[in-house]
Amino acid sequence: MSMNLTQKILSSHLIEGEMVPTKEIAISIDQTLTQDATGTMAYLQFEALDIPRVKTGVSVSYVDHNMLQAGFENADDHRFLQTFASKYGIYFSRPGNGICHQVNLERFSKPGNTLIGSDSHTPTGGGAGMLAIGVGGLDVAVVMGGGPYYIKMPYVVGVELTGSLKPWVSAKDVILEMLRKLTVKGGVGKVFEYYGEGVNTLMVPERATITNMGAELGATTSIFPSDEITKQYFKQQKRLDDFKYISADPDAKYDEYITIDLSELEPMIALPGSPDNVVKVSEIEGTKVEQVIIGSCTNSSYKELMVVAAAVQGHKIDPGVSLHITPGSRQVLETITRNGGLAEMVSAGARIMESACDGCIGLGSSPASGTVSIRSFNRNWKGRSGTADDSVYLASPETCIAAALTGIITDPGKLGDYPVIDMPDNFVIDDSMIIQPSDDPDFVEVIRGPNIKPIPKITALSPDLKGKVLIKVGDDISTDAIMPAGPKVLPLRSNIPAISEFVFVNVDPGFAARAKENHGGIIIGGDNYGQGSSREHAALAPLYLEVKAVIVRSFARIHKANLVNFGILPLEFNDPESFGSLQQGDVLECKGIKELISSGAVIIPVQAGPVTIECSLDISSRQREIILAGGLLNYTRLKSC
Ligand code: MIC
Ligand code: SF4
Repeated sequence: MSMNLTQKILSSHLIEGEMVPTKEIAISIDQTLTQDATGTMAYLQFEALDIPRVKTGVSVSYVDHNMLQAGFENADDHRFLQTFASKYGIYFSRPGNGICHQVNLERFSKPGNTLIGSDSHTPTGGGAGMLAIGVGGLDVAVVMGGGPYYIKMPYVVGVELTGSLKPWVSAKDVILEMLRKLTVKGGVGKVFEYYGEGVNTLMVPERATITNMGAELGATTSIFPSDEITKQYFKQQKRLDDFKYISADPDAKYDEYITIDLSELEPMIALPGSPDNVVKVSEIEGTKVEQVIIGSCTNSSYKELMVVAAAVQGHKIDPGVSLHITPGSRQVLETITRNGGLAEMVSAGARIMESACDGCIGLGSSPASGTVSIRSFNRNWKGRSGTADDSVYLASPETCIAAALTGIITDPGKLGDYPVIDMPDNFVIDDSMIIQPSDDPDFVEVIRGPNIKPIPKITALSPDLKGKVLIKVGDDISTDAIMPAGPKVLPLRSNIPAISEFVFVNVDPGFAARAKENHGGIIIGGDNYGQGSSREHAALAPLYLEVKAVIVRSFARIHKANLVNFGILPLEFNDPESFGSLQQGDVLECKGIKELISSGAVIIPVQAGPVTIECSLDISSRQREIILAGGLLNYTRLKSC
């Protein structure tokens, strides 16, 4: 039977289940990755499983998010992660080595392999033909312990690329066009698989820009075939041994089809507020800009930064603009340092930041109040930058640099001839900042500073559900809104009691106090609740505040899985109109809910005073057992007894 690429990889890793869309399947995982902001919790959870060494082929722990060392917390976390990796058999990519997705693509990607990572942009690996999925940290912990990864079989959308990009139009414009067409909900339950002659015109890092930002579509993942161009990339990375060709069968079928003619695309830009607020750059030319940032796991590869270097050569940036550049990895930074690209940027007036997430997660580089910032990033929800009333636009490095040079939003085509960038025969390859695990784990002591607090215990589900509506929120609530990042909150990622004080702080500062006063309760939300990041703290911290259920119109994939993993009930209104009938403060009740869940009931009647609201519990039978056990950790322990 002919198969598309997604089906090929899934079937070669299938452990359990039928590959029928929406049915749960279990697959084996070849590689895992974590970053520091999710990693501390993932490793504490792995430790709770009491397994001496990871059982995965390759597991890598990166430090790239919490880089600001304004107190002992982040440095303590880095040391914990380094010693933990050494003891338990995990590679450790040191702070300064680069952003997890960029470094993983360069040094660990393997076409045809499966990868899960505790970061929503893990699909970056799809640029090199991997099936790479973003998940919660606990899922990574269980897989490192030897378990399979469970997921709903996705629908596979074939995205045919035809033609080739015009000068000054780049991969970011392709994914912005996808977001314009499909919106941030358009990819839920789907994999986007790219094929067609246009694929041959994109290099691996360009493909990775597209798969990276497929996360903003809500997709399970996105993938490109591994072909001659991929081979060239592995040659440059001196990793030809890891390369193999893999692509869809010529007569492969897809569940849905989309075609994008690359030759017709123009520079695109996402307006403030949401990555799917996309228009053509030409439509908003002339808007005054005060900050430009080029970097993040979406757009900070060698070619992109060399285009920027060529564009600024012999010029100075506009005096009203602050230009920040964060090279994606030390490899990119060192290569552009040695070939002079970096000198051009410095000479033009750029501020060179560390190879890390930096402003993307609001850890520095916040713009001034009320100003416009254009970033080559992937997310622009209100407040994520750290400045409440800024206006963050998302665009390609080309559009960003045009704004930095002119001080206004400008179509980059106006900058003149598009620079031709020759790829170096070999990148600077130096893995000295990737530390191998110890051969003698018994002699490695895991060092914990005072910021590392034990993970909270979760009790099994109570027979009845009863609680007040603690908050009612609307559509597209991101995990950034539930559990914000930024310099104040991020250092508390390994300290659940402390971080729980910040749940919904930017939406309703009284939330945590109210939750405590009421001994927990219920959250009500609209469509696509929990979109965005994989941070399980958006489930774990509400759980600490005794939130028992979240009732919404629909969920984003990773967040729903995280709620189940921590024993919080993810319920969806059967009739979306029911959302309108509930208010903050209402008392909701479902007597005998435990019984209903064990009996496999899909419809859960929730009583709001005299009114019965029908909700559905759309989870697998395995997930029911997880909820009943009080979360995945308890369930996994019970199973292994
Ligand atoms: C993000 O881009 O929001 C993050 C920060 O990388 C998150 C992970 C986290 O919150 O630690 C993600 O995308 O999963
Ligand atoms: Fe880091 Fe931003 Fe990428 Fe998240 S999206 S991994 S914060 S660079």
